[in-house]
Amino acid sequence: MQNIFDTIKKVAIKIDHAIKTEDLGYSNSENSSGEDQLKLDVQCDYLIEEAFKDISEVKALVSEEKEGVMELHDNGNYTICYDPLDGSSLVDVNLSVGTIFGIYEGELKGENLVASAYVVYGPRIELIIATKGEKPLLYRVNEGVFNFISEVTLNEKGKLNAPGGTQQNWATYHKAFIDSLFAEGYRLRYSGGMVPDLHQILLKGGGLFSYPGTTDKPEGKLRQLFEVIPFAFIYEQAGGQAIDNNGVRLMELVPRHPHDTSPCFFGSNSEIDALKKAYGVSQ
Ligand code: P6P
Repeated sequence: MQNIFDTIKKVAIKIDHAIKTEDLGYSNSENSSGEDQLKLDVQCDYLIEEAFKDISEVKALVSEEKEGVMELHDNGNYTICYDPLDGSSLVDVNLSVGTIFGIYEGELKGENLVASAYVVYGPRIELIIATKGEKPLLYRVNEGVFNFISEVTLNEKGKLNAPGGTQQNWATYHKAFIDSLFAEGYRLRYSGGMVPDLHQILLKGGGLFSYPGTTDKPEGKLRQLFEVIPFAFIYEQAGGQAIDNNGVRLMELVPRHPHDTSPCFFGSNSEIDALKKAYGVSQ
């Protein structure tokens, strides 16, 4: 799998360059979730496809920007599900964005995720890699090279609250819970970019990121294969929890369709346990 991680590092440098130089206009196409595609979305998807197409361990690719599965090597072990540029609409206001990779072995479902990684393109390029049984590892680019920085661990309880979704469409019990965290002194940290928002909570010791089911999006907005499961793995490996609105681990998700979404909550143990109580799903 080291070959895959090395490829992620190489393509991350190319994507960062594309972000800084490519046209930010819209293409005349939509992705599989019906969202308008930026030319940059299409360009980053192409860069990742090109990077992995000759890696023999990779059986197939599944992209958030495309329908269906791209078969690569019959004898490959891994299917890589990826979001090429999550939060890409934030680039034109100069906010951080990211790329998310889920590495699956066998059927595309949570329990078959064997590793995940994400790249944050911000003031610096940073990478988190998580593998089974290990703490997530943080790397940072210096002069074009990814250097190992540290392992990443979530505190039992944090200070940051990243509440996603349109507030007027939240359930009353969800709004009451989010408000209770602010009443306790939690700081609002939400940019609208899942990758930097979750990265900040991971690196600043913990808290809660929530994207609930809402009246306009009962199944949430974030995609299971490319976004939710890869981050759930990272948060659990960092000592936290990642659950859905029924209190079920997101790592137990079995998507029916590659672009299925799920309500999702990622955070330190204290905040997730409190959310389970607020949702009446404490085990
Ligand atoms: P909202 C970006 O479009 C994204 O997919 C995630 O990166 C982010 O967490 C979420 O949508 C933001 O959605 O509804 O809060 O604007």
